[in-house]
Amino acid sequence: MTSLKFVFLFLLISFSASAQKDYKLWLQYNVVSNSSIASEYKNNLKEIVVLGNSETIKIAQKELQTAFQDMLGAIPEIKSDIKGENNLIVGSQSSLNAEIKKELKSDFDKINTEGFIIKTVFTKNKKQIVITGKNDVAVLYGVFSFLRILQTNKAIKNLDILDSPKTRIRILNHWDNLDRTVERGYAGFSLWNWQKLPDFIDQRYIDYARANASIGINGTVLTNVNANALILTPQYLEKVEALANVFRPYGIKVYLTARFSAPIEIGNLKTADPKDPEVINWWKNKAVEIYKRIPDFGGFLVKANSEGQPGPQNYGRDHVDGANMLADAVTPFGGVIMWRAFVYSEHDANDRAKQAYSEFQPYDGKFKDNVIVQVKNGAIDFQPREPFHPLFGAMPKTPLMMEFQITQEYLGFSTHLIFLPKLFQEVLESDTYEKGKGSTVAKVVDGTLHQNKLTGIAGVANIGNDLNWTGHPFAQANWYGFGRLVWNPYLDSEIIADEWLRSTFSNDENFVKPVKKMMIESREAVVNYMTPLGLHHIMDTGHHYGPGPWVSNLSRPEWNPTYYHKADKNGIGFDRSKTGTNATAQYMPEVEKLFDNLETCPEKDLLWFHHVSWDYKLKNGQTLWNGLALKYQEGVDQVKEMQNVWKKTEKYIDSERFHEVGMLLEIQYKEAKWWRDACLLYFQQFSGKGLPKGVEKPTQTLDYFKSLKFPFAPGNG
Ligand code: GCW
Repeated sequence: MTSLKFVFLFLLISFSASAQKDYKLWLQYNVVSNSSIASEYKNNLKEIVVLGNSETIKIAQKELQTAFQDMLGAIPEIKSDIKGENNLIVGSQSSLNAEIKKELKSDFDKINTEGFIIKTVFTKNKKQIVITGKNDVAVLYGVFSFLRILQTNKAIKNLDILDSPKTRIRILNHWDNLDRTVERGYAGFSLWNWQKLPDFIDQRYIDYARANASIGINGTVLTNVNANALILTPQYLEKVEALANVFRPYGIKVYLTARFSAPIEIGNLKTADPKDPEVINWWKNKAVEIYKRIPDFGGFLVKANSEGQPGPQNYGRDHVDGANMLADAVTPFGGVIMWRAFVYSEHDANDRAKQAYSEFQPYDGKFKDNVIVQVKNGAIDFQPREPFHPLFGAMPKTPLMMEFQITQEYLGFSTHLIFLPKLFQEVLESDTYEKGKGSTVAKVVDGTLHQNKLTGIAGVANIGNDLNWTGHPFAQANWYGFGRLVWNPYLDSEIIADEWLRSTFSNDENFVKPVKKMMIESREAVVNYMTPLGLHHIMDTGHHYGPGPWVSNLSRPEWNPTYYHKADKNGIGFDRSKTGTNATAQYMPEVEKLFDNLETCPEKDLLWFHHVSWDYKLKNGQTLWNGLALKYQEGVDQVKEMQNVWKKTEKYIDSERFHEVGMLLEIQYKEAKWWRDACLLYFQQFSGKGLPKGVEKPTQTLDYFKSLKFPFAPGNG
């Protein structure tokens, strides 16, 4: 009995120890094993001088204490005034003494209100390290950045870091419903426990805010864009207020989705017409009510007249009318409206990829100053690879916000390992040529191309109440990487992977080097086994889990995979060139020419823009059919290689995460083969050709793959 008890206790302890590791995300604060680095820090951190006593500064202090205790085994003494030397001084600009202020004067001129300074300074010949910014939240960002330097075991000699976020709204979009299901969520239920709010503050809310602050995220939309008006009732606003109070000291503003028909549904009005005085008034009063509770409320995110959501068009008005009406309501309080451009209509026979541009481009310059148009990554829908959305590069007089999808709706859910910053980087680096060469998407969204003040990047969150937050341990890297990239859209994804691995797992080079390579290559692996050479939207319908290139029976043509690949006896691909839908004309002439011409169109986008014959010769000399088949095989082989890499990591990390990732990679491998076999068997019906050498033979029939059904696939509402 005693021994049984002991075993149980042991299991409990070891379970919670590793479960905590998963939970701690990239803030593991592992012991610094490199002794010269450890002593360098200890020598430079005799005392921590904390200036100020706001909630935010207290959070910064606690973070430093936790981190130093965990990483260096001791906490330097905390003081509130500067004496001696080799101290770490933490406080905002106004709290610094005159000498340090003077020393940092020109640095302060170079940072924006959220930027920070981490600098070794000498005053009266005494050396100090100062972490500062123009306000306390900026100081907190500086603290997390300093701790990242320590976590990644970097030296701190002569620190001289000035870092300001390049975008203003750095925000997560939660597609969380009030019943706690999460649309396209693969990590459990929603974090927001509406039933227990406002009185019960789950520790998770605090941990969520801390994690976001550590990567510079400063906003969160709590609710699904497929919105429920109830969130705007007093009963729910009280709960939203409680969350806003938790997030505020972490620099995070709360935003909500506004259901356009709310004035009817919860306001007893007969209409939601944006030109109706009663409707206008209703929203104005609603804003007053919200801001009374939450003075720093961020504003509204709106999906209108898209996929059945109500909107201004229901009343013969347009997107500008709707957005501007809401903008007026929040203007007195400094709020913003993020109005989504994700529109396409079943009544529009045009290529779906063209519709958002056709509808929104003519609105350029017509929105109020506090409206930002949120454009999805990709004119179709968050595919494993899409050419950049043509609206980027076409609305010089309108602030445009990028919407990335962090949750893996079309990318194998939280089961497949794919490092998304690589995908995000590819898009941000794309050249729109809007103002000549070098007019990258990054410059459009960070406002430098058109000197926009209102800028932002949104990410559809992959977070749920799973113990490890994101379902897959490596999906945490996508949350992390999103935050890092929205802070600085020019950051290399390899640097992000490096930081994340060191902070999350280990600084051992033998671990970091191969696993980093694995992460970087994972994006292309997924493209290869799902949608190589520009194929897109051939996932099974509804849930989008697994392949379904055969699906053709849905009511809306553009919901059918057959609409996108257009495979027939002659070939495969969607002709969006001049000979087809002419979607290429939505890009600037340089880009249009590049995509339009079969010779110059990058092969990675080939079937996005062109319908080509099965015998078309690829650059490597292979026929299209053979090349396609080999790409699918390559994707499978890449996952096998990911497994090989992972198997060698056992001695560097905890066994729980080692096994979790191992099991997930095994599923990914199985599913990569499923994708390859199902797609090739299906397309083979049209090409009529055999599989080239090197491509494994399918072990199941096409009918078998077609028969697979997943009625309870997660995230599908
Ligand atoms: O990608 C599609 C998703 C929907 C989603 C919609 C959108 C929130 O399948 O689940 O709805 O896009 O972005 O509005």
